[in-house]
Amino acid sequence: MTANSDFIYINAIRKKPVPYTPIWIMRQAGRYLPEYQKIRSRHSFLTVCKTPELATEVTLQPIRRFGFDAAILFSDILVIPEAMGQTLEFLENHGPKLSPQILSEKNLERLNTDGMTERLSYVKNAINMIRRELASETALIGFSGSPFTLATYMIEGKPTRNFKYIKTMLYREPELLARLLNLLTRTVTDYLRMQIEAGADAIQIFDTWGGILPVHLYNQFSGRFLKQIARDLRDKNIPITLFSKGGPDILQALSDSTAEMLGVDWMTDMQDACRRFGDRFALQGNLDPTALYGSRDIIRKEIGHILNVFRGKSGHVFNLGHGILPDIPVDNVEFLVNEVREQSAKRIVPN
Ligand code: 1CP
Repeated sequence: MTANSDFIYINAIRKKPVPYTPIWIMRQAGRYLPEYQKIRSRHSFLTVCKTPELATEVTLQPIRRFGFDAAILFSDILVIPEAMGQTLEFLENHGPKLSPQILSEKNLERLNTDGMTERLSYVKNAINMIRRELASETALIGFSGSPFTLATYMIEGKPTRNFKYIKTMLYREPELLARLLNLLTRTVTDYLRMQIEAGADAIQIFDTWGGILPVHLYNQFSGRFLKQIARDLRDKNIPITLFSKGGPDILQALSDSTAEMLGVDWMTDMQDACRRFGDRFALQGNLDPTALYGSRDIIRKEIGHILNVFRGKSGHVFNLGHGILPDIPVDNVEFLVNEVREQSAKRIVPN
């Protein structure tokens, strides 16, 4: 008897035999899908996040259409700062806005983490509902932003090009930034624990902005908190993926983590990542999202380039190297899923 679960996604992470390479894609629920646009024409983004029935529907849309091997909770990383007391708005065409910005000790002290999990109980309810409706072979991924990535939005207040405010704090008041990062680490850990207890089968932590740090400061301000969260959740015994955008130096900084999978971004060579980290970790990724603007021949070739690295061995979850873009043709996503299944099934070596 093997102890394999029904989830191909989880068996691949645990390097157990799989019939093909599992696939899901970051931002798989969202604007490139007409059925998502339809829901969004009637409800605001935050209403969808906070209404379990709507969050469930939107989570399931890409699963129904493409049959991905994993679903990801429909929510946003910024519900944490909102639950801590910042005002969160999503402005049409400008992205998220958080106010007031966290620029001083006074701002920091006003943040309130007591009762956080109650304020975020709509996430718990959505996970409950999604897990009940998902087929038994589709894993449900819960997620959070990393402490550093959350801190960038909390301090900058909105998307930014140069990260002026967080970097000013880093160089002028590093202890203040460390206090915020420690507070976020505890909060994210509790929040993920809640998601696991509600039914998430696996967790991914998005460290989207860790790569803006100079490499020698990455561990101090981002990596060590990711690793601490992964360590603190070990008792839950479910796979944790650390996705940090910023190339191979960052993977190196995470390579002493207890997490089971590392997300590989599209700027990193998968062959190199596999050689350096493939023994210790499962790897996820890493098709360049813009390759999906390409012709079928190109998409087929780029998929083959990634699958060849693993030569049919378990330990790989196919994904994009970052989120899908809103204007990618839906047909190309369908082509991607079918092609990954077909190409990988041919490569899998029977045990
Ligand atoms: O409908 C809309 O107009 C809202 C667009 C949208 C969507 C679909 C936002 C606003 N967030 C989301 C969902 C979302 N965000 C999910 C669940 C859906 C899925 O993956 O299928 C997840 C996991 C996220 C995570 C997220 N939000 C990250 C980390 C991942 C990444 O892509 O790097 C980040 C940085 C955010 C912040 C955010 N939320 C929304 C936007 C447009 C942004 C990016 C802002 C920026 O440009 O800095």
